[in-house]
Amino acid sequence: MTRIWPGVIEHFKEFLPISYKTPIITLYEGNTPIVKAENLEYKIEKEYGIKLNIYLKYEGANPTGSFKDRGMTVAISKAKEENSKIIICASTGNTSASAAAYAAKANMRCVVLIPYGAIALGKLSQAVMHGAEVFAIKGNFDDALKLAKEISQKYPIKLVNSLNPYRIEGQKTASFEIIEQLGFIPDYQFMPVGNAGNITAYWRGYKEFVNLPKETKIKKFKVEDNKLPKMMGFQAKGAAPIVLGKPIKNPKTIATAIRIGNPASWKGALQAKDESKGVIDTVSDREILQAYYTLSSLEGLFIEPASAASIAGIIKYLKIGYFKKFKSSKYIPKIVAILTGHGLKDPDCAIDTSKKYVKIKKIPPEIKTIIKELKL
Ligand code: AN7
Repeated sequence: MTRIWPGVIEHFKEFLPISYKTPIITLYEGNTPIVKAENLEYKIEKEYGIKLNIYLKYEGANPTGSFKDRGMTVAISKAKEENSKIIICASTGNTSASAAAYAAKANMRCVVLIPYGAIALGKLSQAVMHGAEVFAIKGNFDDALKLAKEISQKYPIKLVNSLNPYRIEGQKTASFEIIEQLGFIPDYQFMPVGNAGNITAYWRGYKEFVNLPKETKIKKFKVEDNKLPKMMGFQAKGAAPIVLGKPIKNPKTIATAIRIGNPASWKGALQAKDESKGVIDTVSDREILQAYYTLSSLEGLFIEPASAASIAGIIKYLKIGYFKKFKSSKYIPKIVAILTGHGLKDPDCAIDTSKKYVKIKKIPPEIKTIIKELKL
């Protein structure tokens, strides 16, 4: 137990389905940095003539390198409370890394179903090192999720995908945390959408906050705001079933984390969009990769391609004139961008993408060559 940050269950206990009987399985997730994107804001003002306040919520700083840990600590703690011995998930990578880590901590077996050849190297290395039993399915994520669901219905194996309601409950803590860190509710939230659990969870979190008694808001959060953010969710163009309005058989995108054709929380995403008067829209792989390099090189936060959909969304919406009303107003809108996963998850994509921008130079071991190349 640490006195500094006790993890999301302990910190947000009163908002979670936790009792004195629940054994708390934690890796001290949460309390992730929120970083003002000053360099990106400057670039945007120069290029589009619009001032934005952009706050980056760096979920890659969670113990397994993604936002999944917030939900997993609750799902695994409840599974432990219910005496489950074995858990299962389908995953594009991050859920499996998180499930494997928390199952290890809880002394449980963890079964992982992943699409064959389609998950990033870092994520796979996590699952195997945490001792998960990994099955690579000749099919995509949607096929794997169907199998995981069916197995959990027929055998005493607990499903820890976001169909498990405790996952969403845990993930909603991110909204509380953003409000607590910023001291206000943002005007817009930009985020990637894959299986759509996260946008569902954030929206629930914001709504629950706004409905808290005024005294709780002030006492715990020192915030009185009541205005909900607009939820701006982005799918990859080749994997955008919610935008198209129908499931996709063969979703395609470089951002493997969100290569999902039939999202489990489809309804939750639409509800977040409709109730908040936000959008669910697409960004292309080109836009994703550009934002991926821009953010990492400008802000010093290394993110994975799926997380770059948040930034690509902001740039796309600047381009289509969505923020143009702020050109002539004094008000500078407050935007939070969720950076869902760490860049180290997918080193192959980072090396490939960077080749367009920087060359690694092979040189003899001499100072004069280095100095010459630096063109000081
Ligand atoms: C980095 O790990 O679905 O819309 O199986 O890893 O809640 O699905 C991951 C999804 C965004 C999309 N960013 O979130 C999985 C999985 C990253 C992700 C998403 C994922 P959801």
